[in-house]
Amino acid sequence: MSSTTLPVNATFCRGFSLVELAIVLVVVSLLAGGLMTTLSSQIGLRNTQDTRQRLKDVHEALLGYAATHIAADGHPYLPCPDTDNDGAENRSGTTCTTPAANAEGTLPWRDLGIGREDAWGNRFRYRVDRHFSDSSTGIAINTPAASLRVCDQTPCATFVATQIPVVILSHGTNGFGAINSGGGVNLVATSADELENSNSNDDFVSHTPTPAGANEFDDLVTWISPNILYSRLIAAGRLP
Ligand SMILES: [Ca+2]
Ligand SMILES: [Ca+2]
Repeated sequence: MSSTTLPVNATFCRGFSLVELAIVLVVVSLLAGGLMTTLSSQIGLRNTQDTRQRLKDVHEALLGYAATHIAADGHPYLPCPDTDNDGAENRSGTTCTTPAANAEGTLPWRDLGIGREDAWGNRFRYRVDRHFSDSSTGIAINTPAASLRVCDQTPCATFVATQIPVVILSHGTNGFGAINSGGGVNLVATSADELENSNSNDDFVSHTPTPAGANEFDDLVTWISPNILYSRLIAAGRLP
């Protein structure tokens, strides 16, 4: 009679039980979900930073435009908005639209020699005070105060900035209210604060982002202070 003796250092191999496999799958899915969330938030952050940088470039381009364009009276002026999606300003005679109105459209990116879209592929909205975009009577020290305003919420009661000649904004991650890269109009905004930024009047809203819901807000609103504009034009020798 013989007997089988296993080696002392024998290794026992066996597969996962169903319970162990389930636990592994749960852990892997949790890790994958976490990675996806992290990746998504990183992309969102990068797009926001990228768009903020593009808006800074837009400011510089607008200040450069004003310093290099001479109205009939010898004074500088700002471009009109683009209203037919070709990137060139839409000017009728010496004013943007009717002489009594401030004009709004998309950024005249071609005239500024700058990118036309934010990081989400939507065009920048651009509004300019009529006294600062007149190519007959340009910007002077005694130009009437501009009438664009930025508030912390709608309706406008607490002001972030007033007497602004130019507002430029990105409609943010959701892109509601923007003109897209194809020239089409995106979905209408759902919150009052985002609607205020697409209703083509002198008031705009700027505050920190709020998540999707009744008060969703992700717009990036920027403007050029009249004092910065005057300072640059004086430094460039274009004023007084
Ligand atoms: Ca938005
Ligand atoms: Ca508005």
